[in-house]
Amino acid sequence: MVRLFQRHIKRKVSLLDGIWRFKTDPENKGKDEQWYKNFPSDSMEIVVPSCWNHEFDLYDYEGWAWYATTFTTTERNINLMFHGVTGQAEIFLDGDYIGSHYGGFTGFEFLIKDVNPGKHTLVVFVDNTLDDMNTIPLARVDWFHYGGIIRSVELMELKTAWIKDYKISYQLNASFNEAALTLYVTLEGMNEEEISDQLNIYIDDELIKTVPVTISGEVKLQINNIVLKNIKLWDPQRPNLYNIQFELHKDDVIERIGFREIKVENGKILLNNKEIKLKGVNRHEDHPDWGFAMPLKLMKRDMTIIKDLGCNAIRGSHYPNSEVFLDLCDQEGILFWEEIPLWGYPDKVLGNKVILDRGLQMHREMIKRDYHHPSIIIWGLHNEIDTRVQDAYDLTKSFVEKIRAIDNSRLLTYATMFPLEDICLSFVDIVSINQYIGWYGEELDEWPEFLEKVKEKLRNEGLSHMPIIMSEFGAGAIYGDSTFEGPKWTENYQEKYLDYTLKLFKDEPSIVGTYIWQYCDIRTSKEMCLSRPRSFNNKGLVNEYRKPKMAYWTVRKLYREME
Ligand code: GCB
Repeated sequence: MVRLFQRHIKRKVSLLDGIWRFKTDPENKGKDEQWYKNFPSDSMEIVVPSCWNHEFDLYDYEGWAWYATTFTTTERNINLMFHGVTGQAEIFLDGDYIGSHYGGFTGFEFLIKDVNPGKHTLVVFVDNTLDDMNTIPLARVDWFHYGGIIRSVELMELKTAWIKDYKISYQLNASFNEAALTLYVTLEGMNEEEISDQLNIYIDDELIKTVPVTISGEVKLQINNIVLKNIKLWDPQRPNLYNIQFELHKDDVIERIGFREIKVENGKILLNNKEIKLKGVNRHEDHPDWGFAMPLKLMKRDMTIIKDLGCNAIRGSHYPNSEVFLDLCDQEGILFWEEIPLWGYPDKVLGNKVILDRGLQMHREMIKRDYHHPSIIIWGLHNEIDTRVQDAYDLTKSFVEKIRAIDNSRLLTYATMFPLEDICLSFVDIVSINQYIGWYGEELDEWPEFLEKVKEKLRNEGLSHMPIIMSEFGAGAIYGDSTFEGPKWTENYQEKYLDYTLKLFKDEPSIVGTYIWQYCDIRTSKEMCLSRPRSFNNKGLVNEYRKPKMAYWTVRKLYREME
């Protein structure tokens, strides 16, 4: 299941998910031996999508690996869409290289024209190696380096022309009951000859516009002046959604949107002009048995638990989540912060042009993929990079300029771990702070003094109008360890920690949101496991199997009491 609503009625789409052939390539000889033409016969079976780490003996395999499957087509033009392949992917069709992609958490696609109808062989080369200079993320991260084809693969069989791309943007009127739509649509013909066609646009099955088109090569259309009256807004209480369908004679695509406005004014976050406080958790898309490739049932379960906690917000730490989960957020009225896995970059790496380029590409792909989700209100630029240095300033500036040029309708922020020395804050809309006072190092009662220092710094720099989000704070607790003394690592200490911090933040007017670190316990990387009991980051409110710890009930009470 790729999405929670039907994306195509006319276009022929099939999932290539299932059991594929698989072989690791620790010596990197597959290219020399042309495995993309002759897939090794001693390969094993693997399920796509999944992480290879859940196969026997591959728990900590990191490196090169090959996948193969076959499929049959009846049309001459196909589009192959990969929704998530960790790290570097190279794709071969019938023995020929068709393209590559970098970045594990956003999809990519290849249009292949004039293939012979019949049986085809698809081979995917995957490299999930991380290093300490050129990759996003770097090797040293606080989550597990799962590898593989982690999300679905789709085959689209296309007729003479297709709807290649689209963007739906809108402007609400002052009373928020009308939306003026601007639609950007790219059509593409498959052959040389001109095609006369007609683009129909439906909103919730009602035809609202028809545009005659002559398609030859690529045609870009901009359609203005569609005004929808009496719209129902999207918000957490009433997450109203609309289906928009673009249709040609032999192709179509459906998108789902919601109407809402998000902005920052006078130190507050306003959703549809009403102040909103974010009651959130950080959530990794992880489970010991599934890794990044979580099934829908488990995502739905996470959503049920997070809503039971009283949350209205999730930060998708630290990478673009699966599209299905974002669909769930749209449906459930959860406000989402999405970010790319640019995590913990030290000074020496921040000036690296490769990181800038890869970071920009990841932002572009994330925003393109997820632009239409009403649940997404914040784009996160990076997490805990060294924002005290000039290279971080330059990187942040470039990100902000480029992102605002593609999407000026959402709030921008990043999670800082150096709030008192940070030099990049003025670029963004919200100051988001990761801070673990009372867990790493200092005592719990040093929090008030810290908050005063943050406010003083913002005042001194003329930034006191900026709202503050506590984007991470939390304490580790080993599930089941509850004692009378309540030292660190017990459930008691975590409960005390979150009770103290949440009450403190609730009474601080400049804090507009809290994202507890974290929703569930997660596996950490081998680079960090020595500082993490069980090789897990144990700061979850529920453990890795989603069993609640003591703090769960305390947070649930506090979050539910807050308006
Ligand atoms: C952080 C990171 C997060 C870690 C967390 C921790 O600041 O952003 O990914 O897992 O701290 O537990 O230390």
